[in-house]
Amino acid sequence: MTLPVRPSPSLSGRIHPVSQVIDEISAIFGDMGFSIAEGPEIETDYYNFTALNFPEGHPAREMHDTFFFSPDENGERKVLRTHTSPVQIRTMETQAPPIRVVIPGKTYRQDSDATHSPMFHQLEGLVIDKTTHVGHLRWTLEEFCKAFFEVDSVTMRFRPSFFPFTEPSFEVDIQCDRSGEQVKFGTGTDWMEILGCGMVHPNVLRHCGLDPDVYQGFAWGMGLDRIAMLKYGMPDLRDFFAADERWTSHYGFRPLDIPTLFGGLSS
Ligand code: 2U9
Repeated sequence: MTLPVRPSPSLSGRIHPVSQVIDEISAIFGDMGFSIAEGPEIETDYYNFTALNFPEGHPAREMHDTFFFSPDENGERKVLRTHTSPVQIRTMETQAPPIRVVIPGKTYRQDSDATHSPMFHQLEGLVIDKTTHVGHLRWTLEEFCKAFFEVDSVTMRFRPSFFPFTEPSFEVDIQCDRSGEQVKFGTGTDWMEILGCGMVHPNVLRHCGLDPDVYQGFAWGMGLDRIAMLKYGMPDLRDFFAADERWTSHYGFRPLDIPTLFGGLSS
């Protein structure tokens, strides 16, 4: 009777910052009419590379530092997905346009240092319709950045880039202020790269049975761990997966503070 009452899990438990940013981003895109899609983390070479317009033997396949499984009885070598893009292929195969989906999930590449982990999180998005164009892409990503960084205006810079699955392709920087201890968005004269994007390559549409003369669309991808570090000021990526209770209680979020646009994303 005299023992102190243990705090309930809803008070002492913590939501990991990566889960928090997934919930925040899902709330933002949900409000814009997107659904969430998921898919397997063990993928075939076809879904991870071929359908995404990576030619056989192309160096871009090596760029991804892929984890390969041993070949099975049919000689097929499965992979740990190197991006969440196979889920967009599966979505286009099974759903008729118009399509608006975002895909958060775990991805794997052989890379490990203070800013890279062999397992990391991505969030990708896809929009397919008959009249979708680069203007829609810019608007969508600008609205996203304003909502996510909780600022009234952002200045974004779209630099030409290359990805096998998009054409044209862009890397996107957001204007920021790095003069203080923490990066500030919506102000300043510095730039920070936050995502990559582009118009879906006609070959990718063809692989999914869509006629590129009728349908077009845009896609984007971003690293969630990095974006969580940026927004919440965590200095080292390796702490994300160390399961240190002191770190989760410091950087974690309260389970019942569910991010919504009307209630505030991170307040
Ligand atoms: C389909 C068609 C197009 C997804 C895209 C990027 C650009 C991109 C990186 C950001 C940081 C990966 O985590 S990261 O290293 N991604 O720059 N991703 S366009 O494009 C797609 C996906 C699927 C069917």
